[in-house]
Amino acid sequence: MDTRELLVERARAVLEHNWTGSFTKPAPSLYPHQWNWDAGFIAIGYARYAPQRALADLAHLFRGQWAHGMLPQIVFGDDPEARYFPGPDFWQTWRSPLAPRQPLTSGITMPPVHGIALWFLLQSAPDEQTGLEWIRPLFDKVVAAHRYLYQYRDPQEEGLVYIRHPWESGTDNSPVWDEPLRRIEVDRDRLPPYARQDLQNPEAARHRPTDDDYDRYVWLVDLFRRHDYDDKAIEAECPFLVQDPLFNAILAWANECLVAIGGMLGEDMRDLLEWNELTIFSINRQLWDPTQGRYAAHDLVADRLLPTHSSSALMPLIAGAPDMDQARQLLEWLDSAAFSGTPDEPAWLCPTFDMQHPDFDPERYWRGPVWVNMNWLLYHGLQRYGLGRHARRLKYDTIELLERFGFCEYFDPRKNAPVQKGYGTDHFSWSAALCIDLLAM
Ligand code: 2M8
Repeated sequence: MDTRELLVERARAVLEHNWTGSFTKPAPSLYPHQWNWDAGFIAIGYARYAPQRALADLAHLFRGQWAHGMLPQIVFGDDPEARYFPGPDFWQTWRSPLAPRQPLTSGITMPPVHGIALWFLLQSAPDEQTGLEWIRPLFDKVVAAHRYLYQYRDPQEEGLVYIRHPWESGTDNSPVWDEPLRRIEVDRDRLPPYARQDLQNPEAARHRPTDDDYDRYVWLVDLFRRHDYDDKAIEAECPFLVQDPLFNAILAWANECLVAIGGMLGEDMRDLLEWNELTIFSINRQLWDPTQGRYAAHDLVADRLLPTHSSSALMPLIAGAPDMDQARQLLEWLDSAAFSGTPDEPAWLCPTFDMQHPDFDPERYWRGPVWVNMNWLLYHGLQRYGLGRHARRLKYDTIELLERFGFCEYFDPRKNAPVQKGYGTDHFSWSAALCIDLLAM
């Protein structure tokens, strides 16, 4: 067996270990339930060798879908030993008539990668007919999740969806969220009591969000539950409403996948086509920052572009949103010291945050480290623009990181870091799943 085959074997073993019998956990103990976008990325890995497992996993996730279409960030399993904060008792989603009674879920959503996952499943089928049969039961549910986003998260009807919590971005602790989060003044005496469960590992305090960040995360959840998860009531009061280029780019790519699938299924795709046209238009009109030559997040509360940019600012490439000139500017930024390092400080592609920025932190989660899902997305964005050389470098850096350091959650982007290693949890499912997919390409 050569080293690549061995890596695939090890990756499959990670997924097997994290499979509970009804869903795949993102990691054995840090994340003991089912997560929304993790399940999408995991399905893309399973599609390569165990499509029925992917379908079962996604079916479990969609059992948590709310009546108005929202696909929750977490679908809770029933393992009494699972320690995670915030759990179902903290979310109290039973306050909403829209939430399922079983399984219990959280009360927010995440980037809608599932249309993309359906597309990859279809591609992996032995023939189109079989593939369509596999994904047909999920198709309407994924469309309903998109409909929810356009109906409830796009107040200006401009095709751009907002997030109302950093956990909805998936890039939770990104420095981009610092500014809108500062708007929240936490009165500790009025904050519901809570105990973090994510600091078990001795290094966690250095790698995970700070307690101040958690206070703000909890403050927002408290706001949502006080409003019984009513979207409009929350929107009227929430100090954190942000249109993220990553979330909207994923939405657009997933729209495109659904339109293609819907065409094969003979479905009427007019809504999705219209939404998507508007989304692509508005990503360029509203989220392009011409002074910087890249995309930015738009703060809906302050009505301005946020001044800090993460690698999410490159992601509209995955949706084909930038024109050639915009794509050239994004590529220049990717090639610059911000992401590609310098001869003295070489970098693994792709840091999630500008290495030259004072807020860059090579070890803290989402404030600089390399993440496999972001590399996988960017790989596809670069391929879409015919940037094969860059895409290949991204792929080989990802594989080398996984070979050297294992299926960690994230990786130090500095090639000459004093200690070379991965961070966060090990046995991380999407690192394994997307490795399987990258190696099969
Ligand atoms: C991380 O987020 C969760 C909250 O959703 C946490 O920190 O407890 C993020 O990396 C997120 O993107 C990911 O989906 C989740 C599970 O892997 O972990």
